[in-house]
Amino acid sequence: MTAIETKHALPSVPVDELGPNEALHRLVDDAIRLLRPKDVVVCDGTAAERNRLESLLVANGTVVRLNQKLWPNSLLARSDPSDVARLEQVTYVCLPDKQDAGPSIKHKYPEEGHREITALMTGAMEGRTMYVAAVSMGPCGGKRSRVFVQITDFPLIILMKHLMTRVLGRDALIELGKYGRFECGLQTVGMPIAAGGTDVPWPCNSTKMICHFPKERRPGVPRVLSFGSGYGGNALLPKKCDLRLAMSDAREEGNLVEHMALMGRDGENGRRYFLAAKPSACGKTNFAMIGTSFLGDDLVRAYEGTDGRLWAFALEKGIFGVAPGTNDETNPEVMSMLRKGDVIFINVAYLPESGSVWWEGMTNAPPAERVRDWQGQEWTPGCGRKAAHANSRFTVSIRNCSKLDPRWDDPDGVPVDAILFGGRRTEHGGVPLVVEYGNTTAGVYGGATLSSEQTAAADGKLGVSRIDPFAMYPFYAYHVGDHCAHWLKVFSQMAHPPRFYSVNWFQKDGAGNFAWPGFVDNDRVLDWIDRRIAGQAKALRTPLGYSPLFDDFDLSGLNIDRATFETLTQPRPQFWLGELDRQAVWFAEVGERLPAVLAERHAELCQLFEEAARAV
Ligand code: SAT
Ligand code: MN
Repeated sequence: MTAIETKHALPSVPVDELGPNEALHRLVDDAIRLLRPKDVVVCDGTAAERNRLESLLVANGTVVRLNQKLWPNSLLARSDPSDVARLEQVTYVCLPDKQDAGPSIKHKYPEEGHREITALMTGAMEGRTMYVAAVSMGPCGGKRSRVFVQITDFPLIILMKHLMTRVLGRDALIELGKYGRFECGLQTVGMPIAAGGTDVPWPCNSTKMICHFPKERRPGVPRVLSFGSGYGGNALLPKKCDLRLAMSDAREEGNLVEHMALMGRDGENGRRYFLAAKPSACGKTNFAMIGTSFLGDDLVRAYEGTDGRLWAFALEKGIFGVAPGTNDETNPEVMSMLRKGDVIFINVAYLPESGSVWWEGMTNAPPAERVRDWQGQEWTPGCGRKAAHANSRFTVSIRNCSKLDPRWDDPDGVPVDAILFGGRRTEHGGVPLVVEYGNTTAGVYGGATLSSEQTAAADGKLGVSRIDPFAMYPFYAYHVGDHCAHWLKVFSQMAHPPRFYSVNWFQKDGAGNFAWPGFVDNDRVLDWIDRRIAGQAKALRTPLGYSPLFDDFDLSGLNIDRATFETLTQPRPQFWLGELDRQAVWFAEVGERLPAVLAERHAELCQLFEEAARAV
C-alpha cells in the first residue's frame, strides 16, 4: 500500500491539551510526521466525547444504534469479513537476538520490523483524524499501574476504551507531565482517505501487521505498531499488545502480568480470591462471573505482597466477551449487565424490525422476526451459515456488574488463594474436571503444559489442540522457557504461595455430549477447592496430584453416578502417557531454556504413569 500523494499541511501538536510531558509531545509530533493525519484530537474520556464519537460512527455507518428500550445506549458494529479475530500469523515480536524468541513467537529483527511497519504506516492516516488517548492499566495513580498512550485513527477503539479502560482526563494528563513515565503505541486501520473521498463503514487494510519492540525503552517512542486492523485484540493496544510488553517488563520487575481472570468467592471459610488462566474463548468470562464477586476477566498484574502472599489486581475495567453461547442460564450476570446498557456489540446478528441483536445460543429458538447475519445478509434458520460470527463480541463496562468486588479498584489488589489453569479439552476420560497440584513445581508444570483446542478467537485451525503455556501462547514477548523459569522463581521464593489447580469443563461422554454441566455448576469445583485449602475435603492421590472423591464432592441435583464421576475426575494412565509424549515434543521445541525442574517433573510423571498403567 502506498500513501496518497497530498501536500496538505500537517496539524500541529496540541501542546496545551497534552500537558507538560515532553515525551508525550515527542510521541505525538513523530506520529503526525509519520502518519500525516488531517487533524489531532486529544481524548479525555468524557460523556461529551463519547456522544461526539458515537454520532460520527453512526453517520459513517460503522455502528447502528439499537432499540433504546431493549439495549439502552447500545451500538452494533459489523466488521469487514477479514477483520474478525486476532491475527497470530502477522503479529511479530522484534528482538535483537533470535534465540530470545522461542517457539511461540513470530520473530523479526528490530531493523527489519521497523523498516516494514514504517513503510506501511507512512501517510496511513491521510484524510483521517488522529486520536491520542491515555489510559491507566490498573487503578489510576496506583504505583503498580501503568499508563498507556495509544494513537489511533479508529474512533470505535476510543469508544471501546471508554468501556474497557480508565481513560485519563485532562487533569490526569497534566499529572502525567509531572510523574512522567508511560508506555505507548501507534495503531492505524491503514486506509487513508483521498481528498474529497469518503470513508467505508469498517475501514481496514487487506495487509495487516503488528510489530512489538519489547526491548526498546525510550520515552515517547512507541513499542508497538499495529497496521491494518480495527479488531479488539489487534487494535485496542493496551489490551493484548501491551500485555506482550508488560509481561516482558514484569519479568525484570520480578512480578507477573498475565492473561488471567480474577474473582472472589464466599465459601464456608470466608472470601477467597482465585486467578484463572484460560486461553481465549474457553469460558474465562463466564467462569469469572460465577463467584460472589468479580474483579476482571482477562488481564492481571500479580506480585508478592509484604505478607509473603500473592496479590493481584485486574488491569481493565470492562469486558470484551464472546457472545455465542451467552444466555440467561450460562451467564445470567453478564446478560443483566448487557441489558443495563452502554454496550458495543460487534458481529452479532441484527433484528432490523425491533432494533435488537441475537446470537447462536442466546435463546433456544431463533427469533421469529427477520434476521440479518453478522455481514448484513438476510438470514434464515437452516440456511447453512451462522447468524453471529463465532468470535462475535460484546464490550461492556464492569460498572454494570451487580457483584463487583468492593476492592476491584484497590491499587494493592487482593490476596490470591489459588491459581487455576484450564483449557478446552473434549476427550472422554481425558483432562480431568479438577486436579490439585501437590506443590508449587507441579503447579507451575501444570501451567507450562496447559493445553487447549483452538477457538475462533484467533485465526487458525479450529479444534486442533496445542500446548498454550499459562494461556499465554499468543502473547509471549520473550522466550517461553524463560517465562516458565520466571514463574518458578516468583513462586519458589514466596513464603505463602497460592495453591495450583487444573480444571477442564469440556470433557464429552461416549455419545459426544458434555459430561459435565459446566457454567454455574463449575462453582461446585470452587467449593471443593475452598474446602481443600481449608483442609476439609478429602482427595485421592494420583500421579498428577489430588483428585476429588465421589462421596466428598457436591453433586446434589446432578445426574452423575460414581463411575461417570471417576471418569470425569481421575487421570487415566493411557491418556496421560499420550499427553506426556506431546509434552516431550513441545519441550524439545522449547529447547535448552526449559527449566531443569520441569524436565525432571516430566520424567517423574512418565515413570508414575507407566507404573500406574502396568497396575491397571
Ligand atoms: O485478544 S482479544 O482481546 O481480542 C480477545 C481474546 O481473544 O482474548
Ligand atoms: Mn483474552
